[in-house]
Amino acid sequence: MTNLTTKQLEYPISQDGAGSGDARDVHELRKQVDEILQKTPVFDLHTHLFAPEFGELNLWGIDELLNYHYLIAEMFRFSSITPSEFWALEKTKQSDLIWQTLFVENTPLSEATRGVVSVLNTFGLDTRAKDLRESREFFAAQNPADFIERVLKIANVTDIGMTNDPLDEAEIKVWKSGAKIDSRFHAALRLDRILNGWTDAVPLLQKQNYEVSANLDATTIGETRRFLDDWIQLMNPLYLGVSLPDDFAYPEESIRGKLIKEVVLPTCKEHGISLSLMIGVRRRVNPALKLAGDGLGRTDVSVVARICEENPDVKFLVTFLSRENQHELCVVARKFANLMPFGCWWFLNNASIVAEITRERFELLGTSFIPQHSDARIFDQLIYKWNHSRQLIADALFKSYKGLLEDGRIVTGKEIECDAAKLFSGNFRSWVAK
Ligand code: RAT
Ligand code: ZN
Repeated sequence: MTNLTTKQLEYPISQDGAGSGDARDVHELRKQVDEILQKTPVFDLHTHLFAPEFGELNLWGIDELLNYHYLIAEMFRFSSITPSEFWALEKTKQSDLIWQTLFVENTPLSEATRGVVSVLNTFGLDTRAKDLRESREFFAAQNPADFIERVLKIANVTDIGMTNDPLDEAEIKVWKSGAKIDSRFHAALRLDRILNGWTDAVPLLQKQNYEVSANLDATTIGETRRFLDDWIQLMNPLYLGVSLPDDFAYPEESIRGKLIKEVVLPTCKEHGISLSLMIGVRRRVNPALKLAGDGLGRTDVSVVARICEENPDVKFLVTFLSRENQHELCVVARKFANLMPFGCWWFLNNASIVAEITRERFELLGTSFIPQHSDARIFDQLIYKWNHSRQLIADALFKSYKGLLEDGRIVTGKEIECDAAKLFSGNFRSWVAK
């Protein structure tokens, strides 16, 4: 095979449709891809952020940034503090300890620690500070509304998908208050407590006046559907979503299986709303670590093929937590047009793995997928999560375009803009028709 050099890749003669502004060699192409991906706005389809109307549920600032469960897990690897001692501390003492352990006593190499460094650096704060005094002063001086605008602008994010639990007291209050939610924040109706903890969910549905019982009789099925209909009307969610364990099966002889079949899928069908399946989490592998104690497992991906095949009228957004499941997900997506792979979720959101998954997806699916969501829990995280993701997606896209150039086709600036728009927002918007 010929090994093409940069020189050989130049195309002096005009190709059909290519104009004067279009990259004709790899250097120009690289520059153009980077520039276009930087300026393309993002629709972040899955976060744990809240609109300003949700008050204290909306988290930001250095103490929240440091108390991120990704960092708490890492802190326990270095510190001798026990989980019960840690949880007994006040939040500021917890963040002092995390800072001291991960940023002062050790080099912050992990993705989550680099994220904090990146946020501090963006705001001109000392990334090698010995304590948190300066950054606490900085965040305390911010006006929350202005801060949100600033972060959205820096991250170039226009729309945010929240994670909304219709059984959460604090959220219910806001939804039922009739408050007008900032239109850049979109609801996503989360079903975890219903599908993964039905017995505990029953009294909470009853409290909202739905006539349900632990055994799934016909009345309960009907009432749970009514519950979802009502919440869909109130929230107008982008999609219904659930996180699922690695041993999730479909069909499944279980409460969850029956609820999915008789409540969730018919609801999705009736409302024309997608179902987001986030598969592969093993909750509380180390319960003492609470939210930081979740792990993952590999799933049998044929579960997704089955659910897509049996429900051609329902659209599925799917992400797997295990790296080993990524290639199989791409192959299933090639078979089912009602399946949209999305994101490099949680433990996958690290440079080496995002690079690999994104390349694999371009190679198997072209641009017909959604490369990333941030999963941000703290507002400021949008800055580093999207900065890192943009660079990695640009790298992968560039490599695909370079291959195309080598095969004899120039990619026009317009095409790059169009692809970037699809990847960062268009594919999702058309999937959920927003
Ligand atoms: O990434 C995370 O922060 C996890 O804790 C989970 O919230 C996960 O993203 C989920 O939505 O279940
Ligand atoms: Zn999440």
